[in-house]
Amino acid sequence: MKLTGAELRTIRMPLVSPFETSFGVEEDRVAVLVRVIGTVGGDRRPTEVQGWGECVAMEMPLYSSEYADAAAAMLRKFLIPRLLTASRSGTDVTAETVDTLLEPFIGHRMAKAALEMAVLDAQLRGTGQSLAAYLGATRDSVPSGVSVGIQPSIATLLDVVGDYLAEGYVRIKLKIKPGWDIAPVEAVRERFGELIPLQVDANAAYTLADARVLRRLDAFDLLLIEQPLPEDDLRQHAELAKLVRTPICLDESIVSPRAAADAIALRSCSVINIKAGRVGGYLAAVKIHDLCRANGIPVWCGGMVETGLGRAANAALAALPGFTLPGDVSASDRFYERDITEPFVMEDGRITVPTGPGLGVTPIQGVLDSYTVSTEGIQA
Ligand code: NPQ
Ligand code: MG
Repeated sequence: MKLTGAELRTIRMPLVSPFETSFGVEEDRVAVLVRVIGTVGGDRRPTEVQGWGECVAMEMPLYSSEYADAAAAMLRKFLIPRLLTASRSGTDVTAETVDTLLEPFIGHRMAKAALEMAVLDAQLRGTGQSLAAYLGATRDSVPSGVSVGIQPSIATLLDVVGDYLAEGYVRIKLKIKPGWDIAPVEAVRERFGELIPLQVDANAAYTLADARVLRRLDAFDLLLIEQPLPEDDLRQHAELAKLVRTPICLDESIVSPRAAADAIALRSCSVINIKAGRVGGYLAAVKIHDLCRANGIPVWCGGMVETGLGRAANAALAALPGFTLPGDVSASDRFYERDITEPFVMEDGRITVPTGPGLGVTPIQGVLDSYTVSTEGIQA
């Protein structure tokens, strides 16, 4: 593809209800979107294509070191100009080469992932192939799990979980933190029984000194404990894994295929949450999927409160054969009253994987504009 231009857009979308985790309370989703414009078909039969990417970095660096304004700055100053310059000098810019072209710039994986996603969407729209087919999906719908925030009381939590179960979500994930762990899990098990697939996510809120509390979770037959310890603590996760029976799953720690290989070799986890944004893109996500599959490590698709764009791509990824656990790919209305694309709806506990070219969804201009905080064009 020849890249001819790009646009950066920052949006702010209100959440249907505040989402509390161990790192804070979120009331809006701020997201950076990338739109790339290019041509395919060479100089003889050029066809204009465009593609959309969504950056999962949050407004503040609470989940990871990246944050929205920093990602926008990276895209504006370094990442987009690098691709535009390469394209102008005759390099064919494809999703498969974005990673190598951006390699000189250290880190900023979420920003890079957004740009790769936009190029990939444009490229696939050019060939007419769906993202799911391109990534190697083997299913046309994926089971839908839901992530339940920390609630003001146990009574409220039971109401919220009951509502999600009634909607049809096939797996419940409770956000936990010190002081909100054993009691909520015990209450949910007591009310809804031993049969509902249940797991917890600490977002790195514990230390190895909390092993005794975490071991008490063994009594509740959880699918897994997600990211109990800090991001950069693979060794201590391996120690913790020896002390608890519940499978340890890593999220924040898995920042690349290399980190995944290390975590598996060190026995830091026995399950991995794959988020394309966190690992630098959907191509790296597939590499981790393949690595885990070869090593007998179950994976599931995480979520970053994406708009319909990221949600479409996550549904495609989650349809690969190694995604053997339900992911955090919820319906649009879990987070948004009005999504920027046609909303993703849940049917019989499942989300349908888009089949159209590329992401298979596009923003609805009026809705997108109503959430837009700023827009800028980027030239080489
Ligand atoms: C996780 N996601 O698995 C995260 C982190 C997270 C679905 O639990 C606004 C934007 C709020 C992104 C809250 C889920 C967020 C966010 C939590 C991401 O760790
Ligand atoms: Mg998580």
